[in-house]
Amino acid sequence: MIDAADIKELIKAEENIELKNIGEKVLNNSRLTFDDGVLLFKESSLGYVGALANFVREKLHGNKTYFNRNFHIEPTNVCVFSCNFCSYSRLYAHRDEGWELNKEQIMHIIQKYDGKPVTEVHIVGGVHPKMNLYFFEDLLRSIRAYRPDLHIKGFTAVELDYMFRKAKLSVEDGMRLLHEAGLDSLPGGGAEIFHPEIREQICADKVNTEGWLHIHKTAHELGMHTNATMLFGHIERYEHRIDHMERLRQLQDETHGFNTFIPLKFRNKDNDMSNVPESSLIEDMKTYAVARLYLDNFPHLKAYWPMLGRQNAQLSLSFGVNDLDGTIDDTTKIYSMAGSEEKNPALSTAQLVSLIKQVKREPVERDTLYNEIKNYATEDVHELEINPYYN
Ligand code: V47
Ligand code: SF4
Repeated sequence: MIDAADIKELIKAEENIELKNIGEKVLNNSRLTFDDGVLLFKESSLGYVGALANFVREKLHGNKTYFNRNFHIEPTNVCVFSCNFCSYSRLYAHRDEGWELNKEQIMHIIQKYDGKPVTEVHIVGGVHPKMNLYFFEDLLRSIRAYRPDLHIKGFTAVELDYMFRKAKLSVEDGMRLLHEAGLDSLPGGGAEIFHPEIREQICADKVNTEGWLHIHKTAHELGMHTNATMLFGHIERYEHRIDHMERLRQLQDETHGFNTFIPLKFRNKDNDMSNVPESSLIEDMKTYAVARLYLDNFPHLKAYWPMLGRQNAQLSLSFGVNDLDGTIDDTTKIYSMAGSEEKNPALSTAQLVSLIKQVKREPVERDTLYNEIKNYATEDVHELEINPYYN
């Protein structure tokens, strides 16, 4: 574990005076400015920013690394929008190439988990014009009635914005309706990059930045928790990443409703941005580290392992990350279609625990709201299914 004395030594050895000042701020718990964030990206070594982020991570969570037992359901991959980075959706005009699940099919997936100790279902998909607000209201009521203990995290702000507009309801009324029907919290998708200079180039036609933030603010005001993502490593500049985090930091100061920030590395396979190279591992780790330092009011930082790959997710636990999402036993196609590291995005609990233990962190199973379910620190995990030398 890294302590204040280590950080003082680190700052002493740093030659760049501005980076030294940033180090002092981190040590003294002072907020970083926009320029500090950009400077860290541009001037800091990975070692320096990484050690600062690790210091903050360990101050907040010690060695604890959270995961949950969840499963994903994607009602459809048909989408009326056409984000350039998306490898997953099929335009409505080509809907015969996509899939659409009806209520019975979705309930059948829920039933597959009867008796299994999952705590969360994550429902997210494309924006299908025929799957409207009332379809989802009914679905939520059915899931809630069938399995009241299951936390329902569902629908990105993109899906919600479309559903509410189509139903001619305000965000407040629409959100209340879904919340009362059983929706517990919102995932962080659809945020991409908030700055209009980039948003207009990569996802011009879906909910805009103000709309995304308003939907999350409304959820927070109803007492729901939400996550926030950032799609990084494509055509954006460092200023855009910090601008993105700044907007989230400001909303979080107001509502304290965000649980987790999830940087998502852009993958370039089979989409309209395939000519854009992917970011390096060093860039990825730097992004986690800067996020940990800049978002001082976000309790958690998540590496979504199916996207990053298992080894890199393990590495991220030394760069500010304290959450590895879940076991994700699913039928998900979104990431494998974009060229992610993991062709089969499912890990058993024993595998996830082993991954975390291999890098000397403490695996803790949590529920969606970060209540601890089980600490595996002293648990003997016999089923060490991951060979540390092979991934
Ligand atoms: O918003 C789409 C991303 C997101 C690509 O809240 C891509 O716990 C990289 O938000 N390369 C949806 N990323 C997924 C999401 C999510 C995932 C896991 C957990 C949570 C949570 C939320 O997927 C989209 C978009 O940013 N995405 N295409 C791509 N080619
Ligand atoms: Fe549709 Fe989401 Fe893909 Fe955009 S990222 S095209 S909103 S499924």
